[in-house]
Amino acid sequence: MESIMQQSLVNSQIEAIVHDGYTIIEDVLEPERVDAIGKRVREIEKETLIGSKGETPLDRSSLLRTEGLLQLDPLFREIPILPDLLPVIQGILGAECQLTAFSAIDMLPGKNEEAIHSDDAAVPLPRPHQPVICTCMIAIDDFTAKNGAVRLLADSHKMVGLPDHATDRHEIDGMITAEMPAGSVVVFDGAVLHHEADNESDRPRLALEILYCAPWMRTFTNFFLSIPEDEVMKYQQPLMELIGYRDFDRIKRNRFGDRRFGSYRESYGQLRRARLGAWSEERQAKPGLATDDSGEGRSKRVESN
Ligand SMILES: O=C(O)CCC(=O)C(=O)O
Ligand SMILES: [Fe+2]
Repeated sequence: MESIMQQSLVNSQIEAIVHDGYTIIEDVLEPERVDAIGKRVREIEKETLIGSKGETPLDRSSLLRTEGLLQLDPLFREIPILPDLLPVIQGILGAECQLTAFSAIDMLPGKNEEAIHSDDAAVPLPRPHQPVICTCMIAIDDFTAKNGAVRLLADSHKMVGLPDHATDRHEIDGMITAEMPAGSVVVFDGAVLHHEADNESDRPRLALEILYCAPWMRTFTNFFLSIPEDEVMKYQQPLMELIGYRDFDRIKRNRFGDRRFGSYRESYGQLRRARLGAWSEERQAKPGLATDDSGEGRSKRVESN
């Protein structure tokens, strides 16, 4: 009974992502784990990112990004496989989706200059297209309108193109602010337009960012090379599978004793058949902030409806 209820909750979250581009799931992490993660990330930041003179040499002066989490502490290895999160992602991208990037983002007080963007912009497919990336931002500090909760343009995964980098993010109508308590996650289709917001509070805003990709894609981060195999062998099975150690084998049971699919083709085929209606509905493209397919040319702003 409980599992039927859980499945229907997962289904409604999947439908929200397909239709609106995003969903918020509360309580994926309990307060003790939120505290432990917050403390650990900030220790790592001090050890690795913040210079001896207190300076912050980073992507941008307003943001601390901690990479390599899986190797830095076993605490982080539970995050990409959270039971309230992973089934939702698998329902969007396929059961054999891959972990493609995983980092912590600490948004410091101040301005954040980042342009509006989609996280799948590096994937050379014309928009709109079926979901190929799913992004999750897990709030380790509460996400508020004041402290830089990520801002998303709902429905924008259905838009034809991307804004050019000159588009003023403050001039775009229809942005929503992903306000949520710590321990919650906002999950969005990687085609959804979004941007980091200014942190107008006096404290940093910490989040874990997880990106997953479709099973047929090359991952952005090469976990195969970056984590030694003998270390990976200590991970839980679902995490090993997420970083590419999935033992497809038709003849005998795989090393975990399971007999599932001989390759991702079967399960991805099932997902395609189940989702074909929703994906083709998305292809009834909405006008949008768009022009050319490359997303690199000059773009005109078109009102969305
Ligand atoms: O930290 C945020 O609020 C958003 C980060 C983001 O958009 C990114 O890393 O691509
Ligand atoms: Fe992003």
